[in-house]
Amino acid sequence: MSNAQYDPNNVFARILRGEIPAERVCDSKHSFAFYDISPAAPVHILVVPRGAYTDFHDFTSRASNDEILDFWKLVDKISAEHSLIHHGFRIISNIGPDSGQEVPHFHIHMLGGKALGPLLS
Ligand code: IU
Repeated sequence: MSNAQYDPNNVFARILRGEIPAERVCDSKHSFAFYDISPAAPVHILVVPRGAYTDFHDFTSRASNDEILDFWKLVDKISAEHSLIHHGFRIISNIGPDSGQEVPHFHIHMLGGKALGPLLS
C-alpha cells in the first residue's frame, strides 16, 4: 500500500539509506536503532522501522504484523542490552503537529540512564 503523505527525503529516511551518518545501536530485519544526535538523557536511543511510515498510527495501521513485532522486539532487546530494563526507562513517540514531531518518519525515543522526573516539566 502506498503512502502519499510520506516524505522520502526526511532525515531518518536518509539515515536508513546511508546518505547521512548516524551512530548505530543495533538493527534487525525491519528496524534500525541509533543514538539521538541531541540527547535529552544519558541514554537516548531512537528506533525506526525501515519502512516508510510517517507516525505511530501510520505504522500500526499499514505495517505488517512481522514488521510491528520486529520493531517492538528490537526495543525490548535494546532495553535489556543497555541495562535500561533494570533501572527503568521511558518510551516517547511524538505524533503529529501538537506533539512537536520534527521528523516525519515514525520513531520512538528510548530515554534512560538517570531518574527522569515528571513527564511534563
Ligand atoms: P521528534 O520526536 O521528531 O521531535 O524527534 C526527532 C529527534 O531526532 C530529535 O530528538 C533530534 O535530536 C533527533 N535527530 C537526530 O538524532 N539526528 C538528526 O540528524 C536529526 C534529528 I535533523
